[in-house]
Parts: sequence; structure tokens; C-alpha cells
Amino acid sequence: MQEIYNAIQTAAVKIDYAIKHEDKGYSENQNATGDTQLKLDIQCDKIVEEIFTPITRIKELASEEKEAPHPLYEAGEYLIAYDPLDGSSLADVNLSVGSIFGIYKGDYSGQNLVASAYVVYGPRVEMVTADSDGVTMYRLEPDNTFAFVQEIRLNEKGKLNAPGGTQRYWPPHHKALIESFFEEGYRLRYSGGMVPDLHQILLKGGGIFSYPATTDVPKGKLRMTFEVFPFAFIYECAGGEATDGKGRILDLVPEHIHDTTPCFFGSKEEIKKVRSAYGNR
Ligand code: P6P
Repeated sequence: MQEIYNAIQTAAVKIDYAIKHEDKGYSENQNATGDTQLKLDIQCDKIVEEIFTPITRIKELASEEKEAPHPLYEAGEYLIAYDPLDGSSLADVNLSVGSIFGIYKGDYSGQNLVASAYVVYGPRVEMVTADSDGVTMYRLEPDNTFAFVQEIRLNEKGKLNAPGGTQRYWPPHHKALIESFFEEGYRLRYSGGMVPDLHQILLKGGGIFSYPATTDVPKGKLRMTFEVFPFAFIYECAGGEATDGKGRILDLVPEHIHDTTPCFFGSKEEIKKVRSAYGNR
């Protein structure tokens, strides 16, 4: 796995430079989910593809910015699903953004994730990896290497509430759930960037991030293979849980690599409350 983590680190250095210094305009293209692509989206996707292409243990690359997977080596054991620059439009207002990687064996179902990683590009560039060894954070140093910082563990209960989705379209039971956290004294922490928002909850010991099914986005907005599964894996490895409101996120099987799902990530206490609020809906 270290060869893949090293490739992520090399890509992160180039992506961080691109965010800060390359063209921020929009392209004429849309991705498979219908988002108009920033030139930066396309450029960061190219950076990842170029750096991962020589790795013979990779069977194929599936990018959020491409309709279909890109085959690499037939005998490769890993399938890599990635979002090269999640929340890229936030870079235009100088907020933190991130890259997300899911490392699968066999197919892109949640149970076939063997490791995942993300990079957050903020005042510091930090990478977090999750695998059988646990959840580990590294930080980019002036010499462009990544130094170990800490292991990450979630408390049973946290203090932060990151409620996604358009509030006017939240179903009543979801609105009541979110409000119940605020009534308990949870603090609102939501930037519109999945990577920094989930990174903050991990580093602050816990809480709840939600992007529910809403009347305008009935299947949720966030993509299973590139975004939701990798973070569900990380949260479970850190001692938390991830659910779609009914069951365990990592038990889901996408029909298509661009499928989305409602998602909740958090400490165990908060996820218990989600399951109770969603009941048998
Ligand atoms: P909304 C960014 O576009 C993204 O895909 C995630 O990073 C983020 O959590 C979500 O969408 C934000 O969506 O509807 O709250 O702007």
C-alpha cells in the first residue's frame, strides 16, 4: 500500500501548487454527475492519472471527473476510485478543498475497500490514511516530504454538527434531528467542503456530518465510490460509524460508479440518534 500512499503524496504536492497558481476558470465540459468542470478539476485529474499510471498493482482508475474507469494493468490487484479535487469551487473563495481516494479489491462495493486516504489543502497540507493499521495523519514539510503527526481516534460522542443539504428541502424528521443536536449544545461547523468538514470532526474528537436525501436530491448528493465509501471506511477505522439512515454505508453496492447516497458520518452516539430518527423510513 505504501507505493500508492507515496503516489498520493506526490500528486498532493502538484495539486497544491495547481490550486494556488494555475487557471481557476471554468471549462466547457461537464462531469458524469453534470457538474461544470473547472479547468482545475481536469488538471488535477490529469496529475493523479499521470502519477498512478506506472503502478502495475493498479488494475484501473475510476475518477469522479471521468464517465468510465480507465484500465491500467490486467493483472493489477487494486481498483482506485478517486475525486481529484473535491469542492473545487471553494478554491475561488480561498476555502480549504481536498482529494479523496478509495482503494478497492475486486469491485467498487463498500465491503471491498481495503484502504482509503484523503488530502486536505488548507493553511497546511495534510494527508490521512486508513487501513488495517488504523487512521494516521501526516503533514507536508518544506522539503515536500510528509511527516507523521498523529493517530486519529473518535470519542464515543462529540460536539460538532455539520449539516449538509438545502435546509428548505430537508424532510421534517431530518430537520428535527439536526435541531436536536443544536439544542444539546453542538456547534455548527460546515464549510461546504466534505474533506475539511470531515477532517475537522475527526481532529476535534467527534460529532456528526450529514448529507441527507432531500426533496430536491432524493438520492443524496455525495458519490458512493469516490467520496462516501472512503470516508465511511476512515470513520469506522477511527472508532466511529457511517450510515445512510437505514443501514451501514459500507454494506451498500453501487449499480454505477457515479451513484450517490444519503450519508451520515460520526461518533457512535450521534449515529445512534440518526438511526433512531430515521427508524424504518
Ligand atoms: P452543498 C462539494 O461540491 C461537495 O461535493 C462536497 O464536498 C460537500 O460536502 C457538498 O458538495 C456540499 O454540498 O449542497 O451543501 O453545497
